[in-house]
Amino acid sequence: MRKILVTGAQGQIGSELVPALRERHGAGSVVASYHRTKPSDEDGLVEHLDCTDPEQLEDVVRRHDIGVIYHLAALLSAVAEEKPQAAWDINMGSLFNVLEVARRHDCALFFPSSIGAFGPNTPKLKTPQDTIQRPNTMYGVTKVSGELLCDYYVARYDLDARGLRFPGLISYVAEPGGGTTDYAVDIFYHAIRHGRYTCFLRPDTRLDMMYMPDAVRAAYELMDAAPNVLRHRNAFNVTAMSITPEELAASIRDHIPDFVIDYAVDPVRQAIADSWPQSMDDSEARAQWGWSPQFGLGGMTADMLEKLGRKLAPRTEDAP
Ligand code: AKB
Repeated sequence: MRKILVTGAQGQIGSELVPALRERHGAGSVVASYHRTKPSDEDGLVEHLDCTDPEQLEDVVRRHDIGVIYHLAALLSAVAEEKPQAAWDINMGSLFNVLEVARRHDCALFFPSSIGAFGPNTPKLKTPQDTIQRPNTMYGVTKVSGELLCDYYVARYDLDARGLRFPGLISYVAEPGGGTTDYAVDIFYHAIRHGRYTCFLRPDTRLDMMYMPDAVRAAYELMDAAPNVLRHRNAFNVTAMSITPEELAASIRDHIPDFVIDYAVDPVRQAIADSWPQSMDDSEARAQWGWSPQFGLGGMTADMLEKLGRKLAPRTEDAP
């Protein structure tokens, strides 16, 4: 079997997708590539790779006989707004190189798009699969351009490129790195460590979210779907819950009754959040390839608090 390459394997999605793919296909079938931080596990195949360098990419794909690429390496929304030129170079430059190497080596490709691919004049409620996409952030511009570029390669070169529009992702494994929806992860660390959290978004900011186990499953289930059932390719709306900071805080209070939230709004991230949908319609993903989330707000909160609580608990050898 040809191998699977996961770029950005040390990021939020990659940290959980790589073990899931290794579990499904065997450790020797998945190559995890990193750019800055070397993965700690030495068990699987690991490569240092800068995806903006086409020669490095070509070398890894050829040496490992790669047949599927999950291209996760990218800058997230808040960082991309701080460094728009770097965001264009990294997000679009790497995607173009990945598409080209996939075309030459006949690889299938997974591309993660985002709720960021929508903009202020997109319908905010039940945001349809096919609708207005005029984002006003550099992150969103790279996501829409990425969706279009992937669909171009599907139509022009018959490349098997598929993608999801992920909502904010909540995970206890990797800490988030520069997203607008990061509050929904940070809040759990602060709830467990300090019993309080200062949120950078307004209490009523409603956004789609998803627990990482659902996100990881969505990615490989889409890639597993038979091509003839897919009427769309890049990218499918997928969501699991549509929540506000005050609703998430209330759900945490079901487990930590004294938990306190207050607010110090960051105007940059608030403006980004205000430009995004409040709840996506993911009925096309459900109908075309059977998407169905397993975690809602209550289930996700309970699991996050349990797993993160265990991860943050002092180890016995650290005890005085
Ligand atoms: C971000 O906030 O940038 C990401 C996303 C919604 O794409 N989590």
